Amino acid sequence: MKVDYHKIENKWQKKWEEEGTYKFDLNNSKPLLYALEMFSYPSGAALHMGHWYNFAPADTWVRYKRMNGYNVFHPMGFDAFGLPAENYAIKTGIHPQIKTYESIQVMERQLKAIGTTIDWDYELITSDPSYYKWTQWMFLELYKKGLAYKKAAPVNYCSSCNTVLANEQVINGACERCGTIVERKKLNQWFFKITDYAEELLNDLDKLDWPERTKNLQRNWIGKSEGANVTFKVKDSNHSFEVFTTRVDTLYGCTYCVLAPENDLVASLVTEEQKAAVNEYIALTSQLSEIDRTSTVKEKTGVFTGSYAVNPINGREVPIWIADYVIASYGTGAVMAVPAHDERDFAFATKFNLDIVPVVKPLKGEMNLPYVEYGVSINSDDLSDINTEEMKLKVADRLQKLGMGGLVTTYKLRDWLVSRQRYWGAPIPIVYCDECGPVAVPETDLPVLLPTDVEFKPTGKSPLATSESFMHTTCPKCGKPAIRDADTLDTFVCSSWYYLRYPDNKNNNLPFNSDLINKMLPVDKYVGGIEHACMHLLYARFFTKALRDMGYLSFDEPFSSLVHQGIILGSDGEKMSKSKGNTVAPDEYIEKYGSDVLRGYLMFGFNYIDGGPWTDDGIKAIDKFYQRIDRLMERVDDNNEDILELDKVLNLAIKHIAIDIEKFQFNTCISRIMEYVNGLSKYDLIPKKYLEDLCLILAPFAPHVSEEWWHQLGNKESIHLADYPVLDPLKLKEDKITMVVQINGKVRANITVNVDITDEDLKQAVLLIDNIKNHIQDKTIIKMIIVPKKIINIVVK
Ligand code: ANZ
Ligand code: ZN
Repeated sequence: MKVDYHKIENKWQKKWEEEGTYKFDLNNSKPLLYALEMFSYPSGAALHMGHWYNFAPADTWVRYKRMNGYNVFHPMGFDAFGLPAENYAIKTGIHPQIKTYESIQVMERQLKAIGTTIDWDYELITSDPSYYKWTQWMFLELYKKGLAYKKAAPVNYCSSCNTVLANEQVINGACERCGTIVERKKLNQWFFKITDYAEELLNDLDKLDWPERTKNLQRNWIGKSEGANVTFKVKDSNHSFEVFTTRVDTLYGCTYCVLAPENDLVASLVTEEQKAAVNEYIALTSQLSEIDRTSTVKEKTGVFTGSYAVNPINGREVPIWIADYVIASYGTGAVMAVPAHDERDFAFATKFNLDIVPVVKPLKGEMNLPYVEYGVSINSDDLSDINTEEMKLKVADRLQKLGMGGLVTTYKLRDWLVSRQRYWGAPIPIVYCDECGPVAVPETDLPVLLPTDVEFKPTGKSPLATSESFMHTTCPKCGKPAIRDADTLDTFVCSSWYYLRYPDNKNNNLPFNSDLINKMLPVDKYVGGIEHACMHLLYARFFTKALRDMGYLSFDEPFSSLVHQGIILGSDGEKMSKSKGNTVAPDEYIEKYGSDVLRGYLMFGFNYIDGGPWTDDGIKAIDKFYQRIDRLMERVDDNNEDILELDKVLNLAIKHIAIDIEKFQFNTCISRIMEYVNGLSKYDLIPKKYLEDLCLILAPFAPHVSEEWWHQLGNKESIHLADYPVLDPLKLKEDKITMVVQINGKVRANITVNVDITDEDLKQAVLLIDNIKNHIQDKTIIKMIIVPKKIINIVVK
């Protein structure tokens, strides 16, 4: 008989739902554990193998924790706003609302087919007004605290998607979505002041149980840099500008300065003769992305403004240039160039024939320019012959006294640009009044509903602006006619706080009840892709800290522990993609093998955190394994005697699963279960308790079939409400030894016994051996001599 996976799965999924097997109960006295997988975007393509790989093994971990005494909260939802549904609408004319909710239905069905422990009572969908009302509320809270502000800023603009992109959405200078080369444009945009939290976001990484790689990605993204600001006066003018440098010790070697082409000062600096060249250069660079501009291999370009600046340390007059290798948004958007000690400055100075003055030399040995290492100062007047570290302090100190600069810390992290000129998102709850200026929509008027009568086709302006009924409103302050903000919020705003909403997802009066959330959070285990390292995972941390400072939360970090799953590749070892024809659809495999087998293979066939290429052979092996267990169940024996060998492999499995599953090493867990099954296979009759233990240790890994076998063995309650077998360390002791049995010094038999057998038990056991009985017959036993663990010699007469 073959295992009928489908029948078993349908039966138990229905039963679990009816009986509320996975319903969360806050009042349960067991320790609380909040486990979460990153929610997914409801795409038309439905759940792919990557989703399954995220959700199914993570669910096994949850099941394991449940059976080990935790009250696990395990919700799921959908990150439903965003570009794909809108792009789909542009292509097909089908409203994003319709498409999104259709996709959600499909994905819910698929998720249920995995047979997870998700409690669907806590579901949330970010495009529901009942959710985005609170996303808008979050925006307003940040606005009230000065953490949301509007400013004109050079932004990444994709002319194909007709929208502004966050820095993170620009990949190698191109739009993440469509590949079009991104332009720089100045627009009025909303920002969140995440930079206010740069230092804390950086420091608190140390206390997180996150992969080191991810923490480093965030560290680099935050990009803390300790240096100094130096003020340069512009010669023959009232203007001055600041530069940021990490090598203020090289100030004597500054032979020119460079401003970013976007720097506002450029217009006032440029001389008549240089105007044409400068304007042409500015137009040219606006088409390049930041990444291209700063590329180290790119040929350096730039233009002289015609003006000079005065080096505050020695009065030297240095030419002011503009060049695209200086980024407007980093530091002060201006640099002091020291060609003798900086690669880029050196290349630039060489190309444009600018002076190169060495001001640092190595402690010993020859120096090649550019010399970028530390050493001793030279050519620096009275500050010559000083070590680099000390020199930095000396120069900064002198600048400070002159009122021309001092030590500062800068971050690469930029404020988060949150407005999008797109339709399918949460409208920004701000109204513009001629009298009152920008006015926050009062909380009682939330949500600002997303209108349905809009033009999706990109027109260059925000789609919401095409809805007359939406745009025209009255000012909440003075009651006069006013205009709404036509932009929507970046979908990363929705996902920055969703984990706070789950436990209280039906609350209509608040985004969440603080007392409840402070009890439930932080999330104890968060599982998702590493691609979110510098966006979602950073934004969510920022939200948590901001809400804490507003008094809504009492914890500092949203996710205490984080795990990234690897990526499942096509069988050709390439990333799965429709165009390569190497995708595998989970539904087909469930159809063919059932959900437990697919889950089992995803755990056994891969190192969870590495992923790897898909193979059909691998999945067959899991099917065979379960078939084999199914046959073992027929050997059940109602006697419940102990079998030492089985106790040992069972306890070995229990022990190692406990260690490995916490590292999300599911494959080695399953290997241990296989070893136990090998042990069981040696017996024609298997005491029932050993088969029950098999069901129990397997239950998190194969929830449906183990439930079925568990009931076959006569159990009445769900196996998923049972306790996981507990390690008995005594059973793991080196348990058996074989001893030689002699009679009057002659070897007559061997005996295998427990290593810790008492002398009395050993003597009795020896006398039961047939061959020994035969030799002793009716002779008298004088004594029995035991050489521990080796020999037992019976002296007879
Ligand atoms: C003078 C100097 C001399 C520099 C030297 C380096 C070596 P990090 O470490 O990444 O913070 N810089 C400052 N602002 C910049 C901007 N907006 N765009 C491009 N480059 C900028 O780098 C700081 C260094 O990068 C600064 O120190 C500055 O060059 C440059 F021997 O100043 B340095
Ligand atoms: Zn007004």
